[in-house]
Amino acid sequence: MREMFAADPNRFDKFSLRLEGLLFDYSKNLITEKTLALLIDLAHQSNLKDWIERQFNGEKINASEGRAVLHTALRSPRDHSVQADGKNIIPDVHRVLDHIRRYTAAVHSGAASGYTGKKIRHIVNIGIGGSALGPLMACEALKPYGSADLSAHFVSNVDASDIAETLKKLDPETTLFIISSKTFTTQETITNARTARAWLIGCLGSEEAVAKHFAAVSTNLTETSKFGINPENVFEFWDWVGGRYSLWSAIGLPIALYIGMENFERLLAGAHAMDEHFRHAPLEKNMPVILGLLGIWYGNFFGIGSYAILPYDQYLQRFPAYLQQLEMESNGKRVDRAGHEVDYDTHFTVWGEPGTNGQHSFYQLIHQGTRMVPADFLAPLASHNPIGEHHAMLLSNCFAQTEALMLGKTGAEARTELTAQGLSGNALETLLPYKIFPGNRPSNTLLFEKLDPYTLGMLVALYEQKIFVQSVVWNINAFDQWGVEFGKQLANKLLPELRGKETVTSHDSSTNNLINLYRNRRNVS
Ligand code: G6Q
Repeated sequence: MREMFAADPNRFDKFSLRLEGLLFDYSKNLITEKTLALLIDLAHQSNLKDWIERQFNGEKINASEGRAVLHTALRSPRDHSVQADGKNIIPDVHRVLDHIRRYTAAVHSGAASGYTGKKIRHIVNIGIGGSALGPLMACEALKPYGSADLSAHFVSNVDASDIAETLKKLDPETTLFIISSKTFTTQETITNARTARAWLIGCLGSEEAVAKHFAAVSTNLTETSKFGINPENVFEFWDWVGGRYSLWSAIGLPIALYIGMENFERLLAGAHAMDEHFRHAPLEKNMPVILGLLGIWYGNFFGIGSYAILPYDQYLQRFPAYLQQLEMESNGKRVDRAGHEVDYDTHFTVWGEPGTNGQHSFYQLIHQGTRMVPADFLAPLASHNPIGEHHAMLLSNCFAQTEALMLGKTGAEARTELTAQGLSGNALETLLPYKIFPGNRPSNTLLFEKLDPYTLGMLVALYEQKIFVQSVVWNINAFDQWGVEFGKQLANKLLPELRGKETVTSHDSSTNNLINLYRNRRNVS
């Protein structure tokens, strides 16, 4: 890469794209114009253009679940038309958005108050996976837009410590629980919801309080009514919205409550702008396409095992965790669309932490480890907290890291540096190998004006669509999740044995012993 940059002063111009306030610099990659042309050929051979249309047009491209994939419709303007099963679904989408708008206004004004008449001050989202990670990430990312009168909390884990620690911070009279579950049968969510319900009734002394303190977001309206949630506070969505693609739907209710409806709509608008770009820009000028193809390049041609997401924005601290689910649950697949086991690699591990913190821990491996770890660096040009020199320092670290990863440090450069420090002879030769950085380590930089709702919408949609691009090239279904379903199936299987009086012998010796250790402990206490 050093040589390619030296040989071509226009490399940045050739290998960067802009969409409104978003810059995508992919010049620090191990690519030439020919590489890119070949990757674009690969996309054409994979019929990417057709697949994009099939997604947007509501074809049932999630074949193993027999469903359309229409999260794009959730961010489409009111005057658009998108068909699912022969019906224009945009009026439904906007009916639910209107419902969210009304409810948000009522909570903010105090019209939808708690059982004792006090205004709602705390919202608690009870949900897991796709019904939690998006709203959690977005509320964290958009904290500067958060209402000063509301605090947002998220409970996911079936570990009681999660809900117990959250309840400690809450006042039951001013708390609203939002039970978010597409199926409304997920063990963790229903268990936490029951605990929250019991806590509320215990504190406020009446079952009637539930109607004022619980809302639900679900596709399963039968189960929400069985739980006793006031039908007026039930927000629906549809089976053509995948869990991890659902923050744009009513699953985004906590976001709308926390940052306000107008900001929630800006989030949707940013995602829609990215969708339009993805749908209409030529493949070679298309951000999700290029980002996706670069992942394929490293995944299948360099055999990388992992890929880092490194936001230089503290508000994006949950973004890597959010993308972990989005990417790994979507494309962690081993069977193609025809049901055949693939003989090539699909998705790699995705991980990361915000910079500069990561620099003081795992960047060592990215600079000098034996494996290549490509990385996306994300950073805002302006900070929400312009204090002193903080932001310049943050960005100087970000830019210096991508430069250093690309350039590395040659033996000659390291030698000059050590000599300048006064080392020579054996001492210098002994230290020299440790001071060499191979460089040639790829990264992308996504630079944006400020982390506002619109920009966050663009960024999330960028990753959603790049995942789709990769799934098309890998010929896999990005929208099912049988591995997660398997976990749900297992969730209740062992429970009776843990509760039982009999010594368990029906499993392998490891599992038997683990179960019996817990049983013995439980029976003692
Ligand atoms: C997402 C997954 C998964 C799901 C959770 C929660 O794409 O399917 O993370 O969102 O398991 O499911 P429910 O919303 O049905 O409770």
